[in-house]
Amino acid sequence: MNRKELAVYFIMGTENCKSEHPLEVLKDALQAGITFFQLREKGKQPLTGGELEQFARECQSLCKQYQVPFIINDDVELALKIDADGVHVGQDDTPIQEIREKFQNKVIGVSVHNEEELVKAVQSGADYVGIGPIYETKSKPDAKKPAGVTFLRKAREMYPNFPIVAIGGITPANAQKVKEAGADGVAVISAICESDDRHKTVQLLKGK
Ligand code: 3NM
Repeated sequence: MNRKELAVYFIMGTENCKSEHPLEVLKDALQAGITFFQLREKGKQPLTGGELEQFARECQSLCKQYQVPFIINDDVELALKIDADGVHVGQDDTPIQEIREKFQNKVIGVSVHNEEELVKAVQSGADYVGIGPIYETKSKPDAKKPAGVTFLRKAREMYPNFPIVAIGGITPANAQKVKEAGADGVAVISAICESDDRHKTVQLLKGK
């Protein structure tokens, strides 16, 4: 994959959108210039089954209009069913080699938190890794302790050309520091969901 695609990686599920319709939030974010989108449907009352599929298809269709890759969190079967551009998985999800068998030409992203997980993800054929949480996040109740940029810097030293996106508590105020530490881009939920000027937020996250 092209590392530039990770520049502003927006993640969203219905629970992240409190006062606006999720599809309106996504459309606004796409218009503002996000470069990647992940549907991550979690929380107390997530959409499931047919409702989730319908919502995913609507997100996918919007992303297609803006030529932005559309990735699904965890749900390999749904990603296959609707022909998403890829999946993002954590450490407890399906092993990468198993996913790759069904995902020859699709993107597989993996969350990693230490050197061992990083090396394993790269060697198993991940297309990119997500490193986090860099800072405190309120969007993932079971997130690990914030690690700052130390591991991110190390990851970039180990793999100078591998696509890396940083996640967790990233805002326009700290995005530059994260990129200087080696991230190709920043993955955010709240910075974009809760922004009252998404165009400005995306430009700032891009470093413009
Ligand atoms: N994964 P916000 S942190 C989905 O560390 C997710 O792997 C994380 O949300 C990880 O931009 C996180 O609002 C939440 O902090 C990111």
